[in-house]
Amino acid sequence: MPTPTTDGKPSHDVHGGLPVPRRAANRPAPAAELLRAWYRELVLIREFEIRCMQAYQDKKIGGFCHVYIGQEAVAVGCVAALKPEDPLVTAYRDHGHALARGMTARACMAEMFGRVDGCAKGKGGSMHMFDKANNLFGGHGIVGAQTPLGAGLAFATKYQDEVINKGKSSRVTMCFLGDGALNQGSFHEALNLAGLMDLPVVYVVENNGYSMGTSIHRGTTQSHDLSSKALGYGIDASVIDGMNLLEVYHGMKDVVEKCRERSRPAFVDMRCYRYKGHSMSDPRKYRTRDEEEVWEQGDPIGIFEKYVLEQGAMTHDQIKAAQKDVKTEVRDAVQFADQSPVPPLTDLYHDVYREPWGRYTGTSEPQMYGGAQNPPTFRATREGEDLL
Ligand SMILES: Cc1ncc(C[n+]2csc(CCOP(=O)(O)OP(=O)(O)O)c2C)c(N)n1
Repeated sequence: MPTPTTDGKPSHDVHGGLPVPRRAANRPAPAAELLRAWYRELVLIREFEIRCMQAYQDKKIGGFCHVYIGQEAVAVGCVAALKPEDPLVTAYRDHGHALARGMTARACMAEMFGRVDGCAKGKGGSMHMFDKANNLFGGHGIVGAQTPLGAGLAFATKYQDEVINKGKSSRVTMCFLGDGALNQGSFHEALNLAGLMDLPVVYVVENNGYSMGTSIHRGTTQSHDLSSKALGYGIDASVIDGMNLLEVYHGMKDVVEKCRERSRPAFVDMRCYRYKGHSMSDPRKYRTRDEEEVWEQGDPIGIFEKYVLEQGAMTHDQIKAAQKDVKTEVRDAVQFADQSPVPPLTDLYHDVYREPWGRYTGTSEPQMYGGAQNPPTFRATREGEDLL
C-alpha cells in the first residue's frame, strides 16, 4: 500500500487526475532508423546528466544544476514532433531539450563547466542553454519567464510567415514550463494573449508533480485537471503520458500539426516524474522511497528499450553498443570541457548590452528616474573593449 502523505493522497499519486488517453497503440510504428536514433538520444541525455552530477560533486560545475533524469522521453518525443525551424524555449531544467535539439554534448558540457567553448561562452551555465542555429531560444531561470517569450516568438514567426513571407511557411513555437509555473501571472498573461491573437504556440507543462518540495496538490488549484487553466482562455488542452516516448511523439504530433494548420495555441498536461531532487542540493525528504520506486518501475528508457526489442528495431547487442558509444561521447565532452579555457574577466561586459537608449525624449521624465539630472543610459560593449 502506498504511504499516505500530508496531502491526504497516496504518495505515488503525484498528478492524481484525469485518465491519460493512449494513442500510440493504434498508430503504425515509426521507422526502425528513427527508433534507434531516439533510443540513442534518451541514453545520451541520461548519461550526460549522470556525468554532470559527478562533475558537480567534484566542483567542476558551479551555481545551480537541475537534472532532467526521468523526463527524457518528453524532450525527445516533443522535439521529434517539431520541424527543425520551429522555435523552442524552456525553463532552467534544460539540458535534455538542448541535446534533443541537436546541441553537441561538448558545447553543452563546456557551458556547464563555465568555459569559453560553451554554447553561451560559459556565461550562462546550466540554466541557460541557447542554440540559435538549432532554434533553441534558451533555458530561463525565472519561473514562468519563458511563457511570454513563447508567445512573443510565436507572434514573430506568425508575422514573418504570414505577412512578410505571404504564408510560405508556418512555424510552431514550443514552450516548456513546469507545473509550478502555472501559478505565475506571466503564464496567464501569455495564455490570454496567445488565445486572443491566435498565436501558433504549444505550451507543454512538464507536470512532474512537484515545484521544488511542494506537491502540485498543495500549490495549484484544479491540480486533478490542469486543462481548466487553458480552457478558460479558449485554448485546447490534452493530457499525455510523458514517461512513454511513443505516446509523447504521437500525442504531440497531433497537437503540433493542429496548431500549425489553424494557428491556434494549445496546452498539454505532460504527466511525468523527476527521479532526482529539484536541484543538486535537494535531499528529497518531501517524498517517500515507496513513491520513487513505483515511478522507477515505469522508467522511460526501460519502456522504450522493451519496445525497440519487441519491434526488432534493435538487438540486445545493438543496445549495448549504443550505450557504449554514448559513454564515449560524454567522456569526450567532459575532457573537452575540462580543457576549454575559463573566460577572461573582461568578457563579463561583452554581449550584455543594449542599443544606446540615450536620454528619455518623452514629455515627462519616467517615474523611476525621479527627475534625476543624469538618468542611466545603456550601450553595447564592443569586442576587446576593456571596462574593468
Ligand atoms: C519567479 C521565481 N520565483 C521563485 C523561483 C525559485 N524557484 C526555482 S525553481 C522553482 C520551482 C518550479 O517548479 P516547476 O515549475 O514545477 O518546475 P520543475 O522544477 O518541476 O521542472 C522555484 C519556486 C524562481 N526561480 N523564480
